[in-house]
Amino acid sequence: MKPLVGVIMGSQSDWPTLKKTCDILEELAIPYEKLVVSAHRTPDFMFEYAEKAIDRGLNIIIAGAGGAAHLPGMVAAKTILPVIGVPVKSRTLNGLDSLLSIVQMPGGVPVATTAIGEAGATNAGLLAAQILAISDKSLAERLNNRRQKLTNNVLESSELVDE
Ligand code: RP5
Repeated sequence: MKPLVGVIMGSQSDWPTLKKTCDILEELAIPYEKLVVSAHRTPDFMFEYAEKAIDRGLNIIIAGAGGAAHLPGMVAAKTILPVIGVPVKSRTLNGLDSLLSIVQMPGGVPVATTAIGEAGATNAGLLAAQILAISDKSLAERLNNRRQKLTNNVLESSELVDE
């Protein structure tokens, strides 16, 4: 199946975080690709990837990066596909640097930015799925089932027990 979602990350070291995104896409049977594309180390490849994304059939790009996290914004500058940015938790500043690098885009070039780290990576996968579900009824059903399970899990264990 041709990938609908491109999951890209600035470094191999981002993989433990972006794996959470890929886990969601796998669970919901959404075809995707994953690769390292670095804004600083492979800038020409980054632009080529963004420029060719639509013609290659991608619908959404999820870009994760940490520190001076320019990847999501620079990719968004080169495509009109929706770009979801995931701030990776950095070693020195805990991801606040990543968040601020990704979220403050100038008006006109949007990046939908998630929370820092694994929760954000999970939600990036779910957000992509929700966008695709607008025109895919079977995916919408899988998403509704997933939500219902989350609700049931909380309801089933909602009683607080003192130790
Ligand atoms: C960013 O620099 C990457 O997204 C990564 O989060 C961070 C550190 O990269 P490495 O030095 O671990 O390759 O470009």
